[in-house]
Amino acid sequence: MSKYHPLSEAEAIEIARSIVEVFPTGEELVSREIGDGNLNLVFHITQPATGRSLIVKQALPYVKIIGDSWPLSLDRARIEGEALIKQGELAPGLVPVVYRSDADMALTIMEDLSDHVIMRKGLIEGGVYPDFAEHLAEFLSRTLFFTSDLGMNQQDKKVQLGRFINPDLCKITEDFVLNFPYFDAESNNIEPHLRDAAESVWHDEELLLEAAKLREKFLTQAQALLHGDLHTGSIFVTPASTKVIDPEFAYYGPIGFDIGATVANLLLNFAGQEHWSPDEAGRRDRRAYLIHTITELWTRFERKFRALWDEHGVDKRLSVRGYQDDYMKRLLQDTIGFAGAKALRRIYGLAQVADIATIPDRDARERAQRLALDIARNLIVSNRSATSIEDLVRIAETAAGY
Ligand code: SR1
Repeated sequence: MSKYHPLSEAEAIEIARSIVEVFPTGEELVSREIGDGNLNLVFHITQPATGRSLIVKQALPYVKIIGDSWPLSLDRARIEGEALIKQGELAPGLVPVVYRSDADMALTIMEDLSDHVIMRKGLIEGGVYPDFAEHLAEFLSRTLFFTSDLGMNQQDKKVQLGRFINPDLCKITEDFVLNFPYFDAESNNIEPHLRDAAESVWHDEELLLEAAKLREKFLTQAQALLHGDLHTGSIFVTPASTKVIDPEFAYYGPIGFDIGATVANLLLNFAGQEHWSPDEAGRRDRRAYLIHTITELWTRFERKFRALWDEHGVDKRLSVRGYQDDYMKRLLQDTIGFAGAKALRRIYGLAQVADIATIPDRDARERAQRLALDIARNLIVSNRSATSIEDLVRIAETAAGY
């Protein structure tokens, strides 16, 4: 019989106490459940006498925001632990330290990053993260290149792929990101003032076709080991540090999905500036910063990925003239397409984002929602004709009236 059960705070404390590298002494430990995500329990364990702390994360066997009618495999905790360890090897310093994982109890015990802020919150509060694009480009280029057929032994990759079969979490994405927003699904959460905009999506043949092609890519293209849910709520930042967390959606999928996820969330914040910036000048400045971050992220990613290809490419076929350029063009197009899809689902789908959903004034919120939708639609329909990150910039700026 499985020993799994959701932990009480007292049990989380007992487990934390066994991590002697963090708590070598026996003073009192205090626990607080801080999980505000959709799927897990998260215990923040502190030792007031020493100021030491760690995080105990436990997967729940269902989707927290829906309830036990949507069961979820606990194997995702094993996947998360293994993905974090792999990412830590490939991109040192850019993920939290894992002290222990326990597949039976669906636990990952890891470094406490409370000296950082969740990037979504930081951006909403007007934070500036000058090293973020460089750090995330490093994380993405190294974790994606070295887990792909370009950067690792291709037979070993097939074996690795088997360790990251993640059907339940992929289904969440296949449904909530790439299916439900495109029809009148029960789980959509459409504010009355936005109903007409959602309906226009459901009748937009051009959009529906491109979205279906993106979904097919997500279902079939096992390019590299993805983080799988790389929105700004999965990234901790300070002005000088970036840590990517929560890779429980990790699976072998299309590289552009990970880059697109981050870009989408920067664009959702861009749209949210309808409220978060106090005046038109501030709004322009803030949006310029977000666009600069997106451009730098892509440019640095591309430069690093090409350098890894040139230096560590495992295969003679990789030097065929024009192949790298063609591959990078397709990555850009996928990034743009998935950025659109990842943004669109957050506007009237089940799980929305604070950048827009918490805007208190209805009119400002509606302006942000319509702006985000305009950007998302145009990214999706134009993804396969994009040739440069400037194409994305133009779409966002035009939608904002710049
Ligand atoms: C039921 S949708 C839950 C969402 O939360 C996670 O962070 C993923 O983004 C997922 O799509």
